[in-house]
Amino acid sequence: MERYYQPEIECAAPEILRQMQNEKLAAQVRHVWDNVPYYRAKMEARGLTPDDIRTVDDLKKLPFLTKDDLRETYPDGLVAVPLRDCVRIQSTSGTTGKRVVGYYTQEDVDLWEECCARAITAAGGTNEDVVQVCYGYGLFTGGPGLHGGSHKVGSLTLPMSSGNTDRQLQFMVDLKATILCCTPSYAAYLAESIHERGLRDKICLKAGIFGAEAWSEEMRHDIEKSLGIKAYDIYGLTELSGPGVSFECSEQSGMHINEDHFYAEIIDPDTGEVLPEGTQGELVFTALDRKAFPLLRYRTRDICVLSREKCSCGRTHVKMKKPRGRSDDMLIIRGVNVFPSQIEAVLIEQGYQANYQIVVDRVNNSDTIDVLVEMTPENFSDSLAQITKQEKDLVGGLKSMLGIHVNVHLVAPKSLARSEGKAVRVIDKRKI
Ligand code: DLL
Repeated sequence: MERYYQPEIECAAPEILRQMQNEKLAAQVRHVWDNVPYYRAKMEARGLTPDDIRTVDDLKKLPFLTKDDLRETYPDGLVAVPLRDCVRIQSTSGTTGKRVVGYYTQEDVDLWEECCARAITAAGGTNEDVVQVCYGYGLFTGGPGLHGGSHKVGSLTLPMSSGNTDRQLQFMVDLKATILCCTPSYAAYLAESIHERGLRDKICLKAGIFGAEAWSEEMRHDIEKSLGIKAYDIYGLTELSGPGVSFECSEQSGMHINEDHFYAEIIDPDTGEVLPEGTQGELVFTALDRKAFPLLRYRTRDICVLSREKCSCGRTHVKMKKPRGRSDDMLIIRGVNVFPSQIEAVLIEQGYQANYQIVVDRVNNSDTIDVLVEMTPENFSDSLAQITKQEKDLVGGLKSMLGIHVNVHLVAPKSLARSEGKAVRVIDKRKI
């Protein structure tokens, strides 16, 4: 059996899993109470002590942690062990100028890498595989996480980091990489480059593990078709270690959350009320056994749905559907909620690729939304009549998906910048 398929945990009966979670939670709350004065004060303000939290059903009594709390306690106000016991930090890209710094003990690193090893194993990875890691290395968790997971599985690991597409392709061919790990937008770019260079018959890839950004089901099919692989989704965030909080199995219909380490709730983002399973809302996580940075009820801002439907792979851990994006990625256009991933789905359905740019503005007090869409070599046309027809079809598709009018502009193939990491799809001029 594969080394990082752990059926006694991943396929545990619900009551056994629940008991494990209850025990870990009680110990974790005590650990935080004893070592994180900031959170202890929040509990005291509600008249709570660790004795009030005995099972996961008691979790709803606890206060949330938000990104604002992380900023307020930056850099190490939520660290629960002496710094001499920490061996690593990782950090978010901080594109908004507000970095999140996460701390790890050696056990935290092991736990994280184990989660990534489970993800690689679920995607069919073994010690026979060559895993090409083209997530960024450094402060970003993508490279180090999948790298550590690949080592644990015993795969031959290619620590490529992101960028330098020529070198990526050369190693992919020469070293016979079988599993590709990168953002879906970079996977799409690599696929495009492979076709342009006529390398399709020279690659040995069988699977891809793609995450770190929202991507549509349509984009998955597109990548799978052009690379001849199975494309698996992987989710995670720096605040909770990085990739591997959840991952897809052979069923490819949602990501199993590593529930022995992370307890998930879905809440109403406006009221904070816990919502029943199957309802869309904001994902909240409690880290059950991380030691250095043990976040309780952390609000991710990611919008998704949880499901406990039986999975054909045998794993019993709850699944999260593909997140539609962060609540902060959600655009409100003339009062209507729009996720970039919905726009992407329509484009791909109509034969385009995920090369697009969304520009939002406000003109005469009314919101406008324009989408620049690259034509593909297959549907490229320089006939004005043909372009107008294609644009009209897209406007119609977007109207029925979103319920609002979107201006569409077809642009020449390869005229939009490609992404090597997380793609930046939206320019919101209302915020500039
Ligand atoms: O993106 C960790 C990661 C690396 C995950 C590699 C998967 C693969 P951050 O930079 O802290 O960490 O960003 C976390 O990215 O809250 C989501 O909004 C988004 N995100 C991550 N994975 C997915 C996914 C890494 N599979 C934020 N689908 C999260 C949709 C995702 N969004």
